[in-house]
Amino acid sequence: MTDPKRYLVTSALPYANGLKHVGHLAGAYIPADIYARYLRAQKRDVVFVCGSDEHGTAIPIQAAKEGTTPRAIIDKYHEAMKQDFEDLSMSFDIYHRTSEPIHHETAQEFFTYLNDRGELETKESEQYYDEAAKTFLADRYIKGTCPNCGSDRAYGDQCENCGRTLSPDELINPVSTLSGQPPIKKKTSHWYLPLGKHEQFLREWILEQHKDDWRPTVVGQCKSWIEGGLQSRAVTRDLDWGIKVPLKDAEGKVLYVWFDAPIGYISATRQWAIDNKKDWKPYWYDKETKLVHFIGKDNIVFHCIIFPVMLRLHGNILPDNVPANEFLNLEGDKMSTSRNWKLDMRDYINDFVKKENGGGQCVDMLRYYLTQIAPETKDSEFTWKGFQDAVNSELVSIFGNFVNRTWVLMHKLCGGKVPKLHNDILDENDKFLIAEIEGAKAKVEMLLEQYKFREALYEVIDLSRKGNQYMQKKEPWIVAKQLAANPDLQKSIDNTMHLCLQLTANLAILINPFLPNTANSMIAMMKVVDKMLDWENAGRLKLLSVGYSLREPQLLFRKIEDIEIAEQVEKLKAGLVKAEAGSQKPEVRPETSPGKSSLTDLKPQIEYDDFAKLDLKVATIIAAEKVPKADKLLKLEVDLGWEKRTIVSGIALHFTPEDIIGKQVVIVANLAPRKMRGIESNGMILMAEDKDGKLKFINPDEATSNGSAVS
Ligand code: B3M
Ligand code: ZN
Repeated sequence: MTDPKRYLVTSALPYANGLKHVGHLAGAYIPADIYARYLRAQKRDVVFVCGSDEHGTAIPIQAAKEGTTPRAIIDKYHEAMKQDFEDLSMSFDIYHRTSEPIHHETAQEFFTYLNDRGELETKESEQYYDEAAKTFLADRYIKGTCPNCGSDRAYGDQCENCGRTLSPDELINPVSTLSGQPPIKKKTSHWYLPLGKHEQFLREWILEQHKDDWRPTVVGQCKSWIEGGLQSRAVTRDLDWGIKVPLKDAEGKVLYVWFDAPIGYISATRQWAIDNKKDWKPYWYDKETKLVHFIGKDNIVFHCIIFPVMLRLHGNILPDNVPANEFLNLEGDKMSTSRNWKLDMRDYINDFVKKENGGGQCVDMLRYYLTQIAPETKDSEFTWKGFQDAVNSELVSIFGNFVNRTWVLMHKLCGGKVPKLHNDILDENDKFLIAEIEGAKAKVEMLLEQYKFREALYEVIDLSRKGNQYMQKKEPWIVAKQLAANPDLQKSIDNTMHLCLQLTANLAILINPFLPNTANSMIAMMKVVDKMLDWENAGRLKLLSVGYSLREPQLLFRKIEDIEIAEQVEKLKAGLVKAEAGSQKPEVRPETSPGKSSLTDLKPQIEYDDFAKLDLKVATIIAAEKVPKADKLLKLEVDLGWEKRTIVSGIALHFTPEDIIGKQVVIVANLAPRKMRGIESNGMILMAEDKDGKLKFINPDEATSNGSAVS
């Protein structure tokens, strides 16, 4: 749609059944936030809505797990998720919730409208029923094996492993999650949305009209749904948690969560309009509104097929685009709540944002990395090392470095003021940089309009890289040394610094949708008002006026230290072991201590690469003492040749300090440091344990120089 009158941007409504992780953030929230911020900077009329999805079986199931009521669950997680989003600078115009009366009314009106016009069918069918619990088993109340990927943890509505949408009948070996028993079938009647009737419309609208502007993965999924034959979808459930079906003869029936949740976008807009004294209707009825849904790939069918059919029948506008993202994996494995293999937004907030050296810059570091690895076209992967590299070698070394150098040099060489631009002496390098500044806006804009956030961000960083290259070519600090001999050279310094400063102002505008906290720090350094960040200012060269004095430099980003990364990786692994210890059927065996396994027990096979990660070294124990109040621990000092280290080892029941001083041992030298009884341990001593539980050191068969590698 070219030049729409207004925009409505939505992010998938997260279920209020638990904290959300960075995979969710990268999929449906950060991209939407970038887009909404970009549109606002363009002074467009835009409303960005989100909120908690508080219905569906996920809620009472979580309540049962936590031994509380569904109401308590939604109240708890709604507040928690809202806070997390706020802490990560999400700029929703409203963060609503589907338990609000205005949402219940909106969803019921929608249902009534379709039902009154004969757009819904009622059908009696046999559905799974738990005789012990005396209840029908909708959606997540039933589990079984996924017919698509074979995972044995698939739910009646969806397989969380492969993302496939399912119906309970498709599950292999279904069991009730309430009683753990195989269910029986029992008759019940429900309302259905006959999707088959709308096949022609869906074909034309998606497979023809949007075949080129929607992401190929989105069109592809829709195509396989359409070609697979569109079945009628039940839009009601036999449950006691949800929005009541607004009909007399519908006792005990509620709207299916996927019927009411997308209507949540409409009720959120209505509430926003009430709060802001605006009219909500044009956002949902006027064809000149551009509606964009940001979601994860497991929500495609609901946003591209089912909800659009509902919207069309109800007389509303249709989404202009649904930029769905693929999945984000974590350190080589799928993110999973049940296996506790995930990074919750809350954990990042606590470990980085709320720390002494955290704040807005840590928010932006995460936003940066998640955009840089956004799974736009295929699954991608979050690794802590990748996070560290992105921050240290791009944000700190390229973007931050350019801004910092510019500021420091401007204070040193130009008295802290914006110097003049002498047009008469512009050289090739100056002209090249000017062209880059002028051209960047169009490039970034085109990519953002196509929802290519990764590439758009790359262009911004690349512009700062060009700034560094320019500075390197011009070397104003060297030119300054020749000033005494040739005072005319001040003009060349002025030009360099003038252009670097105008480039900094441009970078602030272009980075603003992605890293809003960084942009704010930059405008503070420039002593300019927010208005400078208006998108129309990008590409301009006179943003900072000559003679204007600027503040002292302030570092935009801090480095991420190795230890922070090591701690996170350790925390992740510890969480996994804990989750598995508590589950009945672990997929991966928890690490067992050698003492507890029999001599023939083998751990699962590993790849050579896993082994190669270990750094094993020969060292000599040069000091040993007991750790007070810890009868198993010895504090050892070992000599690695090039350094001495402290290692705390649990061998005090086997050896006295005197026994072992002077012994050569093999240590794991690159193990992340760990505190034990307040002492930081930097490595681990390898030991063999025989069948009687006796410990022996592993050492070279003759004395070897300390630090020798073991492989
Ligand atoms: N709550 C599913 C999910 O979190 C669902 C999205 C609703 S969007 C209207 O994946
Ligand atoms: Zn599956």
